[in-house]
Amino acid sequence: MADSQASPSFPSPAHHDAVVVGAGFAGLYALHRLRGLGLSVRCLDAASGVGGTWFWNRYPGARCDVESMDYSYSFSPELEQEWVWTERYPAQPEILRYLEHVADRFDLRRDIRLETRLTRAVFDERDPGWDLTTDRGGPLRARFLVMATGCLSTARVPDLPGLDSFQGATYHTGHWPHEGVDFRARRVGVIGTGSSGTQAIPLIAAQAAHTTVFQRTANFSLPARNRPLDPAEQRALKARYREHRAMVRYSPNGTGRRNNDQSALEVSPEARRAEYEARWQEGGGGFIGAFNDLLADERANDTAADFIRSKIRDIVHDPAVAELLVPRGFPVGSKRVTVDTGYYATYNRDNVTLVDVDSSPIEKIVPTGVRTADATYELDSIVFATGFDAITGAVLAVDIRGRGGRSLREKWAAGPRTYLGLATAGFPNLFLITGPGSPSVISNMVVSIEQHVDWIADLLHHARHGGMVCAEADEGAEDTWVAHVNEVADRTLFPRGASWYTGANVPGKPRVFMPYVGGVGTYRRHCESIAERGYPGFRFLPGA
Ligand code: N01
Repeated sequence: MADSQASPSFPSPAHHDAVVVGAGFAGLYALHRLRGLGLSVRCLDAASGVGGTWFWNRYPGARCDVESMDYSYSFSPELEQEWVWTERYPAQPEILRYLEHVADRFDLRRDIRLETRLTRAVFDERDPGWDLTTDRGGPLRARFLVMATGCLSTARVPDLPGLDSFQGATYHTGHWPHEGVDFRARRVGVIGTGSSGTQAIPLIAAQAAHTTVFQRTANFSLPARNRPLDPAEQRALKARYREHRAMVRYSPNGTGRRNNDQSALEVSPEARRAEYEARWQEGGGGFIGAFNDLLADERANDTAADFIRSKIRDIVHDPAVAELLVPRGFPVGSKRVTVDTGYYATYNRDNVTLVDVDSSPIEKIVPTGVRTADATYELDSIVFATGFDAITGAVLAVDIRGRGGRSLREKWAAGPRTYLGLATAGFPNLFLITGPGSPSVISNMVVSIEQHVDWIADLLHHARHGGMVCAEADEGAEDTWVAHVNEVADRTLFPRGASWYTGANVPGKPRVFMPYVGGVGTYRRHCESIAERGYPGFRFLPGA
Protein backbone atom coordinates (compact mmCIF):
# COMPACT_ATOMS: atom_id res chain seq x y z
CA MET A 1 0.00 0.00 0.00
CA ALA A 2 1.11 3.51 -0.69
CA ASP A 3 1.17 5.02 2.80
CA SER A 4 4.57 6.51 2.12
CA GLN A 5 2.95 8.94 -0.32
CA ALA A 6 0.95 10.73 2.35
CA SER A 7 2.28 14.28 2.49
CA PRO A 8 2.42 16.19 5.77
CA SER A 9 0.43 19.18 4.55
CA PHE A 10 -0.12 21.44 1.58
CA PRO A 11 2.14 24.33 0.84
CA SER A 12 0.17 27.41 1.60
CA PRO A 13 -1.58 28.72 -0.41
CA ALA A 14 -1.70 26.19 -3.25
CA HIS A 15 -3.37 26.97 -6.57
CA HIS A 16 -4.44 24.37 -9.04
CA ASP A 17 -6.51 24.41 -12.19
CA ALA A 18 -8.47 21.48 -10.81
CA VAL A 19 -8.78 19.51 -7.62
CA VAL A 20 -10.21 16.03 -7.97
CA VAL A 21 -11.66 14.45 -4.84
CA GLY A 22 -11.33 10.67 -4.69
CA ALA A 23 -8.69 8.28 -6.04
CA GLY A 24 -10.88 5.41 -7.15
CA PHE A 25 -11.78 4.52 -10.73
CA ALA A 26 -13.25 8.02 -11.28
CA GLY A 27 -10.58 10.12 -9.60
CA LEU A 28 -7.64 8.29 -11.17
CA TYR A 29 -9.02 8.71 -14.66
CA ALA A 30 -10.03 12.34 -14.02
CA LEU A 31 -6.49 13.11 -12.86
CA HIS A 32 -5.00 11.44 -15.91
CA ARG A 33 -7.39 13.05 -18.39
CA LEU A 34 -7.27 16.58 -16.98
CA ARG A 35 -3.49 16.45 -16.69
CA GLY A 36 -3.50 15.45 -20.36
CA LEU A 37 -5.16 18.80 -21.12
CA GLY A 38 -2.14 20.52 -19.62
CA LEU A 39 -3.98 21.49 -16.42
CA SER A 40 -2.35 21.45 -13.02
CA VAL A 41 -4.35 18.91 -11.05
CA ARG A 42 -4.28 17.71 -7.48
CA CYS A 43 -6.17 14.62 -6.36
CA LEU A 44 -7.16 14.11 -2.71
CA ASP A 45 -8.29 10.96 -0.96
CA ALA A 46 -9.00 10.25 2.68
CA ALA A 47 -7.66 6.69 2.35
CA SER A 48 -4.04 5.69 2.78
CA GLY A 49 -3.99 4.14 -0.70
CA VAL A 50 -5.60 4.52 -4.09
CA GLY A 51 -8.57 2.36 -5.13
CA GLY A 52 -11.67 4.07 -3.73
CA THR A 53 -14.39 1.54 -2.99
CA TRP A 54 -11.94 -1.28 -3.72
CA PHE A 55 -9.54 0.08 -1.12
CA TRP A 56 -12.18 -0.06 1.61
CA ASN A 57 -14.41 -3.06 0.80
CA ARG A 58 -12.11 -5.96 1.73
CA TYR A 59 -14.70 -8.18 3.36
CA PRO A 60 -14.60 -11.91 2.59
CA GLY A 61 -16.11 -12.58 -0.82
CA ALA A 62 -15.93 -8.95 -2.03
CA ARG A 63 -16.19 -9.18 -5.77
CA CYS A 64 -17.63 -7.09 -8.58
CA ASP A 65 -20.90 -8.17 -10.19
CA VAL A 66 -19.84 -6.80 -13.59
CA GLU A 67 -17.52 -9.05 -15.59
CA SER A 68 -13.81 -8.13 -15.43
CA MET A 69 -13.35 -7.54 -19.14
CA ASP A 70 -16.10 -4.91 -18.96
CA TYR A 71 -15.29 -3.56 -15.50
CA SER A 72 -12.02 -2.01 -16.62
CA TYR A 73 -10.80 1.17 -18.28
CA SER A 74 -11.07 1.49 -22.04
CA PHE A 75 -9.08 4.71 -22.42
CA SER A 76 -5.78 2.95 -23.04
CA PRO A 77 -5.70 0.21 -25.71
CA GLU A 78 -2.27 -0.85 -24.44
CA LEU A 79 -3.53 -1.23 -20.86
CA GLU A 80 -6.57 -3.24 -21.90
CA GLN A 81 -4.42 -5.55 -24.03
CA GLU A 82 -1.68 -6.08 -21.47
CA TRP A 83 -3.68 -6.52 -18.28
CA VAL A 84 -4.71 -10.13 -17.73
CA TRP A 85 -7.82 -10.82 -15.64
CA THR A 86 -7.96 -14.17 -13.91
CA GLU A 87 -11.66 -14.61 -13.21
CA ARG A 88 -14.99 -13.92 -14.87
CA TYR A 89 -15.94 -11.62 -11.97
CA PRO A 90 -12.95 -9.87 -10.44
CA ALA A 91 -12.36 -10.17 -6.71
CA GLN A 92 -11.48 -7.10 -4.64
CA PRO A 93 -7.71 -7.84 -4.37
CA GLU A 94 -7.40 -8.16 -8.14
CA ILE A 95 -9.30 -4.92 -8.83
CA LEU A 96 -7.18 -3.10 -6.27
CA ARG A 97 -3.99 -4.44 -7.91
CA TYR A 98 -5.32 -3.20 -11.24
CA LEU A 99 -5.97 0.30 -9.91
CA GLU A 100 -2.55 0.42 -8.24
CA HIS A 101 -1.04 -0.62 -11.57
CA VAL A 102 -2.95 2.18 -13.33
CA ALA A 103 -1.72 4.72 -10.76
CA ASP A 104 1.88 3.63 -11.39
CA ARG A 105 1.63 3.12 -15.12
CA PHE A 106 0.29 6.63 -15.74
CA ASP A 107 2.51 8.21 -13.07
CA LEU A 108 -0.53 9.46 -11.15
CA ARG A 109 0.78 9.15 -7.61
CA ARG A 110 2.89 12.32 -7.73
CA ASP A 111 -0.32 14.40 -7.86
CA ILE A 112 -2.30 12.41 -5.30
CA ARG A 113 -2.44 13.42 -1.65
CA LEU A 114 -3.58 10.51 0.46
CA GLU A 115 -4.94 10.62 4.00
CA THR A 116 -6.37 14.01 3.09
CA ARG A 117 -10.10 14.53 3.42
CA LEU A 118 -11.82 17.54 1.86
CA THR A 119 -14.02 19.06 4.55
CA ARG A 120 -15.13 22.41 3.10
CA ALA A 121 -15.31 24.07 -0.31
CA VAL A 122 -16.31 27.71 -0.71
CA PHE A 123 -16.88 29.32 -4.09
CA ASP A 124 -15.14 32.65 -4.65
CA GLU A 125 -17.36 34.79 -6.88
CA ARG A 126 -14.76 37.55 -7.43
CA ASP A 127 -12.19 35.27 -8.98
CA PRO A 128 -14.19 32.16 -9.90
CA GLY A 129 -12.75 29.16 -8.14
CA TRP A 130 -12.97 27.09 -5.00
CA ASP A 131 -11.27 27.72 -1.67
CA LEU A 132 -10.78 24.34 -0.11
CA THR A 133 -10.13 23.18 3.41
CA THR A 134 -8.97 19.68 4.24
CA ASP A 135 -8.47 17.85 7.49
CA ARG A 136 -4.79 18.61 6.94
CA GLY A 137 -5.50 22.31 6.86
CA GLY A 138 -5.36 24.64 3.90
CA PRO A 139 -5.83 26.81 2.12
CA LEU A 140 -5.95 25.07 -1.19
CA ARG A 141 -7.45 26.73 -4.21
CA ALA A 142 -8.75 25.27 -7.43
CA ARG A 143 -10.42 26.83 -10.42
CA PHE A 144 -12.47 23.66 -10.89
CA LEU A 145 -13.56 21.12 -8.33
CA VAL A 146 -14.35 17.58 -9.47
CA MET A 147 -16.12 15.34 -6.98
CA ALA A 148 -15.07 11.80 -7.88
CA THR A 149 -16.25 10.64 -4.49
CA GLY A 150 -18.15 7.48 -5.47
CA CYS A 151 -21.78 6.52 -5.08
CA LEU A 152 -21.24 3.95 -2.33
CA SER A 153 -18.45 5.31 -0.19
CA THR A 154 -20.14 6.59 2.97
CA ALA A 155 -20.60 3.48 5.09
CA ARG A 156 -23.59 3.43 7.44
CA VAL A 157 -23.88 1.65 10.74
CA PRO A 158 -27.47 1.87 11.96
CA ASP A 159 -28.05 3.87 15.08
CA LEU A 160 -28.92 0.91 17.31
CA PRO A 161 -29.23 1.49 21.05
CA GLY A 162 -26.45 -0.08 23.07
CA LEU A 163 -23.99 -0.31 20.19
CA ASP A 164 -21.10 0.92 22.30
CA SER A 165 -21.83 -1.61 25.02
CA PHE A 166 -20.97 -4.63 22.85
CA GLN A 167 -17.98 -6.47 24.32
CA GLY A 168 -16.99 -8.30 21.14
CA ALA A 169 -15.63 -6.98 17.86
CA THR A 170 -17.71 -5.08 15.32
CA TYR A 171 -16.98 -4.60 11.62
CA HIS A 172 -18.57 -2.85 8.66
CA THR A 173 -18.12 -4.52 5.27
CA GLY A 174 -17.24 -1.15 3.75
CA HIS A 175 -14.42 -0.52 6.26
CA TRP A 176 -12.91 -3.96 6.54
CA PRO A 177 -9.59 -4.39 8.39
CA HIS A 178 -6.68 -4.70 5.95
CA GLU A 179 -5.18 -7.59 7.85
CA GLY A 180 -8.41 -9.60 7.47
CA VAL A 181 -10.47 -11.16 10.24
CA ASP A 182 -10.18 -14.68 11.60
CA PHE A 183 -13.68 -15.86 12.53
CA ARG A 184 -12.64 -19.36 13.55
CA ALA A 185 -14.31 -20.50 16.79
CA ARG A 186 -16.37 -17.31 16.88
CA ARG A 187 -20.10 -16.80 17.02
CA VAL A 188 -20.71 -14.20 14.35
CA GLY A 189 -23.80 -12.10 13.74
CA VAL A 190 -24.27 -10.54 10.29
CA ILE A 191 -26.78 -7.70 9.98
CA GLY A 192 -27.84 -7.03 6.39
CA THR A 193 -28.50 -9.15 3.33
CA GLY A 194 -27.77 -6.81 0.40
CA SER A 195 -24.87 -7.34 -2.04
CA SER A 196 -22.22 -7.18 0.68
CA GLY A 197 -24.07 -9.51 3.05
CA THR A 198 -24.91 -12.11 0.41
CA GLN A 199 -21.27 -12.21 -0.69
CA ALA A 200 -19.79 -12.31 2.81
CA ILE A 201 -22.21 -14.70 4.56
CA PRO A 202 -21.19 -17.94 2.75
CA LEU A 203 -17.51 -17.35 3.52
CA ILE A 204 -18.07 -16.27 7.11
CA ALA A 205 -20.33 -19.29 7.67
CA ALA A 206 -17.66 -21.61 6.26
CA GLN A 207 -15.16 -20.33 8.83
CA ALA A 208 -17.04 -19.32 11.97
CA ALA A 209 -18.29 -21.63 14.70
CA HIS A 210 -21.78 -20.27 14.21
CA THR A 211 -23.25 -17.54 12.02
CA THR A 212 -26.51 -15.78 12.78
CA VAL A 213 -27.92 -13.71 9.93
CA PHE A 214 -30.28 -10.89 10.84
CA GLN A 215 -32.45 -10.31 7.78
CA ARG A 216 -34.88 -7.40 7.54
CA THR A 217 -35.74 -7.68 3.85
CA ALA A 218 -35.20 -10.82 1.80
CA ASN A 219 -33.46 -9.91 -1.44
CA PHE A 220 -33.51 -11.46 -4.89
CA SER A 221 -30.11 -13.06 -5.41
CA LEU A 222 -28.75 -14.66 -8.57
CA PRO A 223 -25.90 -17.17 -8.83
CA ALA A 224 -22.70 -15.54 -10.14
CA ARG A 225 -21.27 -18.76 -11.59
CA ASN A 226 -17.88 -17.21 -11.27
CA ARG A 227 -15.04 -19.17 -12.89
CA PRO A 228 -11.46 -18.72 -13.99
CA LEU A 229 -11.29 -16.75 -17.23
CA ASP A 230 -10.28 -19.02 -20.05
CA PRO A 231 -7.17 -17.51 -21.72
CA ALA A 232 -8.57 -18.31 -25.18
CA GLU A 233 -11.83 -16.54 -24.35
CA GLN A 234 -9.88 -13.55 -23.07
CA ARG A 235 -7.70 -13.42 -26.20
CA ALA A 236 -10.78 -13.61 -28.40
CA LEU A 237 -12.41 -10.63 -26.69
CA LYS A 238 -9.15 -8.69 -26.75
CA ALA A 239 -8.94 -9.24 -30.49
CA ARG A 240 -12.14 -7.24 -30.89
CA TYR A 241 -11.88 -5.12 -27.73
CA ARG A 242 -12.19 -1.73 -29.47
CA GLU A 243 -15.36 -2.83 -31.24
CA HIS A 244 -16.71 -4.33 -28.01
CA ARG A 245 -15.99 -1.14 -26.03
CA ALA A 246 -17.70 0.96 -28.70
CA MET A 247 -20.75 -1.27 -28.42
CA VAL A 248 -21.02 -1.19 -24.62
CA ARG A 249 -20.76 2.61 -24.56
CA TYR A 250 -24.09 2.79 -26.37
CA SER A 251 -25.67 -0.25 -24.70
CA PRO A 252 -28.52 -0.01 -22.15
CA ASN A 253 -26.33 -0.57 -19.08
CA GLY A 254 -22.72 -0.33 -20.19
CA THR A 255 -21.96 -4.03 -20.40
CA GLY A 256 -21.92 -6.71 -23.06
CA ARG A 257 -25.12 -8.14 -21.57
CA ARG A 258 -27.36 -9.90 -24.08
CA ASN A 259 -30.81 -8.30 -23.86
CA ASN A 260 -33.79 -10.10 -25.28
CA ASP A 261 -36.11 -7.63 -27.00
CA GLN A 262 -39.27 -9.60 -26.35
CA SER A 263 -41.95 -9.11 -23.74
CA ALA A 264 -42.13 -11.77 -21.04
CA LEU A 265 -45.87 -11.82 -21.71
CA GLU A 266 -45.71 -12.51 -25.43
CA VAL A 267 -44.04 -15.90 -25.14
CA SER A 268 -45.44 -19.20 -23.85
CA PRO A 269 -44.89 -20.12 -20.18
CA GLU A 270 -42.54 -22.90 -21.33
CA ALA A 271 -40.44 -20.56 -23.48
CA ARG A 272 -40.33 -18.03 -20.66
CA ARG A 273 -39.17 -20.58 -18.15
CA ALA A 274 -36.54 -21.87 -20.58
CA GLU A 275 -35.18 -18.32 -21.02
CA TYR A 276 -35.03 -17.78 -17.26
CA GLU A 277 -33.43 -21.17 -16.71
CA ALA A 278 -30.76 -20.51 -19.36
CA ARG A 279 -29.89 -17.20 -17.75
CA TRP A 280 -29.93 -18.66 -14.24
CA GLN A 281 -27.45 -21.30 -15.43
CA GLU A 282 -25.33 -18.69 -17.22
CA GLY A 283 -25.16 -16.72 -13.97
CA GLY A 284 -24.89 -13.04 -13.14
CA GLY A 285 -27.11 -10.01 -13.55
CA GLY A 286 -27.86 -10.85 -17.20
CA PHE A 287 -31.00 -12.53 -15.86
CA ILE A 288 -32.67 -9.11 -15.84
CA GLY A 289 -32.14 -8.85 -19.62
CA ALA A 290 -34.27 -11.99 -20.17
CA PHE A 291 -37.19 -9.87 -21.41
CA ASN A 292 -37.60 -6.23 -22.31
CA ASP A 293 -40.40 -5.43 -19.87
CA LEU A 294 -39.17 -6.93 -16.60
CA LEU A 295 -38.64 -3.47 -15.16
CA ALA A 296 -41.60 -1.87 -16.89
CA ASP A 297 -44.56 -4.19 -16.39
CA GLU A 298 -45.57 -5.66 -13.07
CA ARG A 299 -47.06 -8.82 -14.59
CA ALA A 300 -43.88 -9.46 -16.56
CA ASN A 301 -41.84 -8.81 -13.44
CA ASP A 302 -43.95 -11.29 -11.44
CA THR A 303 -42.95 -14.09 -13.82
CA ALA A 304 -39.25 -13.43 -13.15
CA ALA A 305 -39.80 -13.02 -9.41
CA ASP A 306 -41.74 -16.28 -9.24
CA PHE A 307 -38.96 -18.10 -11.07
CA ILE A 308 -36.36 -16.94 -8.54
CA ARG A 309 -38.69 -17.75 -5.64
CA SER A 310 -39.07 -21.31 -6.94
CA LYS A 311 -35.27 -21.63 -7.13
CA ILE A 312 -34.92 -20.51 -3.51
CA ARG A 313 -37.47 -23.13 -2.44
CA ASP A 314 -35.56 -25.78 -4.42
CA ILE A 315 -32.20 -24.90 -2.90
CA VAL A 316 -33.11 -24.36 0.76
CA HIS A 317 -34.01 -27.62 2.51
CA ASP A 318 -35.97 -26.27 5.48
CA PRO A 319 -39.28 -24.95 4.08
CA ALA A 320 -39.70 -22.43 6.91
CA VAL A 321 -36.25 -20.97 6.27
CA ALA A 322 -36.90 -20.96 2.51
CA GLU A 323 -40.11 -18.96 3.04
CA LEU A 324 -38.20 -16.38 5.07
CA LEU A 325 -35.66 -16.06 2.25
CA VAL A 326 -38.32 -15.61 -0.43
CA PRO A 327 -38.50 -11.90 -1.33
CA ARG A 328 -41.92 -10.31 -1.29
CA GLY A 329 -43.49 -6.90 -1.67
CA PHE A 330 -41.27 -5.30 -4.31
CA PRO A 331 -40.51 -5.99 -7.98
CA VAL A 332 -37.33 -7.91 -8.75
CA GLY A 333 -34.69 -5.38 -9.87
CA SER A 334 -36.29 -2.40 -8.11
CA LYS A 335 -33.81 -3.02 -5.30
CA ARG A 336 -30.35 -3.98 -6.51
CA VAL A 337 -30.37 -7.68 -7.40
CA THR A 338 -27.45 -9.33 -5.69
CA VAL A 339 -25.07 -11.77 -7.34
CA ASP A 340 -23.75 -14.47 -5.06
CA THR A 341 -21.81 -17.69 -4.75
CA GLY A 342 -23.62 -20.28 -2.66
CA TYR A 343 -25.74 -17.81 -0.71
CA TYR A 344 -29.02 -19.71 -0.42
CA ALA A 345 -27.29 -23.08 0.08
CA THR A 346 -25.49 -21.59 3.08
CA TYR A 347 -28.79 -21.82 4.98
CA ASN A 348 -28.58 -25.63 4.71
CA ARG A 349 -25.57 -25.59 7.01
CA ASP A 350 -26.05 -26.65 10.63
CA ASN A 351 -24.02 -23.69 11.86
CA VAL A 352 -26.21 -20.99 10.29
CA THR A 353 -29.34 -19.43 11.78
CA LEU A 354 -31.59 -17.00 9.93
CA VAL A 355 -33.41 -14.46 12.10
CA ASP A 356 -36.26 -12.43 10.66
CA VAL A 357 -35.83 -8.94 12.07
CA ASP A 358 -38.73 -7.61 10.07
CA SER A 359 -41.29 -9.44 12.20
CA SER A 360 -39.12 -9.24 15.32
CA PRO A 361 -36.95 -6.10 15.03
CA ILE A 362 -33.56 -5.61 16.62
CA GLU A 363 -34.28 -3.72 19.84
CA LYS A 364 -30.76 -3.16 21.01
CA ILE A 365 -27.20 -4.34 21.06
CA VAL A 366 -26.33 -5.77 24.44
CA PRO A 367 -22.81 -6.45 25.80
CA THR A 368 -23.02 -10.10 24.72
CA GLY A 369 -24.91 -9.85 21.46
CA VAL A 370 -28.10 -8.72 19.72
CA ARG A 371 -31.52 -8.50 21.33
CA THR A 372 -34.57 -8.68 19.11
CA ALA A 373 -38.18 -8.33 20.22
CA ASP A 374 -38.24 -12.12 20.76
CA ALA A 375 -34.80 -13.29 21.85
CA THR A 376 -31.18 -12.47 22.66
CA TYR A 377 -28.48 -13.90 20.38
CA GLU A 378 -25.09 -14.39 22.05
CA LEU A 379 -22.27 -13.28 19.73
CA ASP A 380 -18.51 -12.74 19.72
CA SER A 381 -18.49 -10.54 16.61
CA ILE A 382 -21.02 -8.45 14.70
CA VAL A 383 -20.63 -7.70 11.01
CA PHE A 384 -22.60 -4.74 9.73
CA ALA A 385 -23.39 -5.30 6.06
CA THR A 386 -25.77 -2.39 6.37
CA GLY A 387 -24.82 -0.36 3.31
CA PHE A 388 -24.13 3.24 2.55
CA ASP A 389 -25.52 6.75 2.48
CA ALA A 390 -25.57 6.25 -1.26
CA ILE A 391 -25.08 8.60 -4.22
CA THR A 392 -25.26 11.90 -2.31
CA GLY A 393 -23.63 10.88 0.99
CA ALA A 394 -19.99 11.53 0.11
CA VAL A 395 -20.69 14.81 -1.72
CA LEU A 396 -22.80 16.19 1.11
CA ALA A 397 -20.27 15.10 3.72
CA VAL A 398 -18.26 18.10 2.48
CA ASP A 399 -19.56 21.53 3.48
CA ILE A 400 -19.92 22.94 -0.05
CA ARG A 401 -20.87 26.62 -0.37
CA GLY A 402 -21.77 28.02 -3.79
CA ARG A 403 -22.89 31.46 -4.93
CA GLY A 404 -23.95 33.73 -2.08
CA GLY A 405 -22.56 31.23 0.44
CA ARG A 406 -25.50 28.89 -0.18
CA SER A 407 -24.86 25.39 1.08
CA LEU A 408 -25.34 22.37 -1.17
CA ARG A 409 -26.90 20.51 1.75
CA GLU A 410 -29.54 23.21 1.90
CA LYS A 411 -30.09 23.21 -1.86
CA TRP A 412 -30.50 19.40 -1.90
CA ALA A 413 -32.55 19.25 1.32
CA ALA A 414 -35.56 17.85 -0.56
CA GLY A 415 -33.40 15.66 -2.80
CA PRO A 416 -30.50 16.19 -5.19
CA ARG A 417 -30.98 18.48 -8.20
CA THR A 418 -28.48 18.41 -11.04
CA TYR A 419 -28.13 19.12 -14.70
CA LEU A 420 -27.25 15.77 -16.36
CA GLY A 421 -25.94 14.48 -13.03
CA LEU A 422 -22.80 16.48 -13.83
CA ALA A 423 -23.32 19.95 -12.36
CA THR A 424 -25.71 21.84 -10.13
CA ALA A 425 -26.98 25.41 -10.56
CA GLY A 426 -25.56 27.95 -8.12
CA PHE A 427 -22.32 25.97 -7.75
CA PRO A 428 -20.16 27.05 -10.70
CA ASN A 429 -17.05 25.10 -11.66
CA LEU A 430 -18.18 22.16 -9.56
CA PHE A 431 -18.51 18.85 -11.40
CA LEU A 432 -19.82 15.51 -10.19
CA ILE A 433 -18.67 12.20 -11.60
CA THR A 434 -21.63 9.80 -11.82
CA GLY A 435 -23.76 12.19 -9.80
CA PRO A 436 -27.48 11.86 -9.08
CA GLY A 437 -29.46 12.23 -12.30
CA SER A 438 -26.98 10.20 -14.36
CA PRO A 439 -27.02 6.42 -15.06
CA SER A 440 -24.37 5.87 -12.37
CA VAL A 441 -25.30 2.86 -10.25
CA ILE A 442 -27.74 1.48 -12.81
CA SER A 443 -24.82 1.07 -15.19
CA ASN A 444 -21.35 -0.37 -15.39
CA MET A 445 -19.69 2.33 -13.30
CA VAL A 446 -16.41 2.29 -15.21
CA VAL A 447 -18.15 3.03 -18.51
CA SER A 448 -20.15 5.85 -16.94
CA ILE A 449 -17.08 7.23 -15.19
CA GLU A 450 -15.07 7.41 -18.41
CA GLN A 451 -17.97 9.10 -20.19
CA HIS A 452 -18.37 11.74 -17.48
CA VAL A 453 -14.66 12.45 -17.19
CA ASP A 454 -14.28 12.79 -20.98
CA TRP A 455 -17.32 15.05 -21.18
CA ILE A 456 -16.05 17.32 -18.39
CA ALA A 457 -12.57 17.41 -19.97
CA ASP A 458 -14.12 18.48 -23.29
CA LEU A 459 -16.15 21.18 -21.55
CA LEU A 460 -13.05 22.54 -19.80
CA HIS A 461 -11.18 22.51 -23.10
CA HIS A 462 -14.06 24.41 -24.71
CA ALA A 463 -14.12 26.96 -21.87
CA ARG A 464 -10.37 27.52 -21.93
CA HIS A 465 -10.28 28.04 -25.66
CA GLY A 466 -13.06 30.59 -25.37
CA GLY A 467 -11.19 32.45 -22.61
CA MET A 468 -13.79 31.43 -20.05
CA VAL A 469 -12.97 30.68 -16.43
CA CYS A 470 -16.40 29.91 -15.12
CA ALA A 471 -19.00 27.33 -16.18
CA GLU A 472 -22.32 27.03 -14.41
CA ALA A 473 -25.42 24.94 -14.97
CA ASP A 474 -28.49 26.97 -15.69
CA GLU A 475 -31.40 26.57 -13.27
CA GLY A 476 -33.97 26.16 -16.04
CA ALA A 477 -31.94 23.44 -17.76
CA GLU A 478 -31.56 21.73 -14.39
CA ASP A 479 -35.31 21.83 -13.71
CA THR A 480 -36.02 20.33 -17.13
CA TRP A 481 -33.45 17.58 -16.57
CA VAL A 482 -34.73 16.72 -13.07
CA ALA A 483 -38.29 16.49 -14.44
CA HIS A 484 -37.06 14.21 -17.24
CA VAL A 485 -35.17 11.94 -14.82
CA ASN A 486 -38.31 11.58 -12.70
CA GLU A 487 -40.57 11.05 -15.66
CA VAL A 488 -38.35 8.27 -17.06
CA ALA A 489 -38.12 6.60 -13.63
CA ASP A 490 -41.89 6.80 -13.19
CA ARG A 491 -42.39 4.81 -16.39
CA THR A 492 -40.55 1.92 -14.72
CA LEU A 493 -40.92 -0.24 -11.63
CA PHE A 494 -37.65 1.10 -10.14
CA PRO A 495 -39.21 3.60 -7.70
CA ARG A 496 -41.33 0.78 -6.23
CA GLY A 497 -38.50 -0.69 -4.15
CA ALA A 498 -37.60 0.91 -0.81
CA SER A 499 -33.91 0.94 -1.69
CA TRP A 500 -30.80 3.04 -1.43
CA TYR A 501 -31.59 4.16 -5.02
CA THR A 502 -34.34 6.26 -3.42
CA GLY A 503 -32.61 7.10 -0.14
CA ALA A 504 -35.02 4.81 1.73
CA ASN A 505 -32.21 3.12 3.68
CA VAL A 506 -31.23 6.27 5.55
CA PRO A 507 -33.73 7.53 8.13
CA GLY A 508 -34.71 11.13 7.31
CA LYS A 509 -33.14 11.13 3.83
CA PRO A 510 -35.51 12.58 1.21
CA ARG A 511 -37.14 9.89 -0.92
CA VAL A 512 -36.17 10.67 -4.49
CA PHE A 513 -35.27 8.12 -7.14
CA MET A 514 -31.72 9.31 -7.86
CA PRO A 515 -30.24 7.51 -10.89
CA TYR A 516 -31.22 8.16 -14.51
CA VAL A 517 -32.71 4.95 -15.89
CA GLY A 518 -33.11 5.98 -19.54
CA GLY A 519 -30.06 3.90 -20.50
CA VAL A 520 -26.34 4.44 -20.87
CA GLY A 521 -26.43 4.82 -24.67
CA THR A 522 -29.40 7.21 -24.66
CA TYR A 523 -27.80 9.32 -21.97
CA ARG A 524 -24.44 9.41 -23.76
CA ARG A 525 -26.06 10.55 -27.01
CA HIS A 526 -27.88 13.29 -25.13
CA CYS A 527 -24.64 14.51 -23.51
CA GLU A 528 -22.85 14.36 -26.87
CA SER A 529 -25.56 16.43 -28.49
CA ILE A 530 -25.25 19.07 -25.76
CA ALA A 531 -21.49 19.29 -26.29
CA GLU A 532 -21.91 19.49 -30.07
CA ARG A 533 -24.38 22.35 -29.71
CA GLY A 534 -21.96 24.43 -27.60
CA TYR A 535 -23.24 23.36 -24.16
CA PRO A 536 -26.78 24.74 -23.95
CA GLY A 537 -27.79 24.68 -20.30
CA PHE A 538 -24.40 26.01 -19.19
CA ARG A 539 -23.41 29.65 -18.76
CA PHE A 540 -19.77 30.52 -19.33
CA LEU A 541 -18.08 33.63 -17.95
CA PRO A 542 -14.74 35.15 -19.00
CA GLY A 543 -11.97 35.93 -16.50
CA ALA A 544 -11.49 39.41 -15.07
O1 N01 B 1 -25.85 -2.43 1.19
P1 N01 B 1 -27.43 -2.51 0.96
P2 N01 B 1 -24.70 -3.36 0.57
N1 N01 B 1 -31.53 -3.52 10.79
O2 N01 B 1 -27.95 -1.16 1.31
C1 N01 B 1 -29.92 -4.07 6.00
C2 N01 B 1 -22.83 -2.26 -4.23
N2 N01 B 1 -22.11 -3.47 -3.96
O3 N01 B 1 -23.42 -2.90 1.15
O4 N01 B 1 -33.24 -3.96 2.84
C3 N01 B 1 -31.52 -4.59 10.00
O5 N01 B 1 -27.77 -3.05 -0.35
C4 N01 B 1 -30.79 -3.75 4.82
O6 N01 B 1 -32.11 -4.17 5.04
P3 N01 B 1 -33.34 -3.44 4.23
C5 N01 B 1 -24.16 -2.63 -4.86
O7 N01 B 1 -24.54 -1.63 -5.75
C6 N01 B 1 -21.79 -4.23 -5.02
O8 N01 B 1 -25.04 -4.77 0.68
O9 N01 B 1 -33.06 -1.97 4.32
N3 N01 B 1 -31.06 -4.59 8.74
C7 N01 B 1 -30.06 -4.54 3.74
O10 N01 B 1 -30.36 -5.90 3.79
C8 N01 B 1 -25.04 -2.70 -3.65
O11 N01 B 1 -26.41 -2.62 -3.93
C9 N01 B 1 -21.18 -5.41 -4.84
O12 N01 B 1 -34.54 -3.86 4.97
C10 N01 B 1 -30.59 -3.43 8.27
C11 N01 B 1 -28.59 -4.36 4.13
O13 N01 B 1 -28.58 -4.01 5.51
C12 N01 B 1 -24.53 -1.57 -2.84
O14 N01 B 1 -23.11 -1.62 -3.01
C13 N01 B 1 -20.87 -5.86 -3.58
C14 N01 B 1 -30.56 -2.27 9.05
C15 N01 B 1 -27.92 -3.25 3.37
O15 N01 B 1 -27.89 -3.58 2.03
C16 N01 B 1 -24.84 -1.63 -1.37
O16 N01 B 1 -24.73 -2.97 -0.95
C17 N01 B 1 -21.20 -5.07 -2.49
C18 N01 B 1 -31.06 -2.35 10.36
N4 N01 B 1 -31.10 -1.27 11.16
C19 N01 B 1 -21.82 -3.88 -2.69
N5 N01 B 1 -30.01 -1.28 8.30
C20 N01 B 1 -20.90 -6.21 -6.05
O17 N01 B 1 -20.39 -5.73 -7.02
C21 N01 B 1 -29.73 -1.81 7.11
N6 N01 B 1 -30.07 -3.12 7.09
C22 N01 B 1 -21.36 -7.57 -6.05
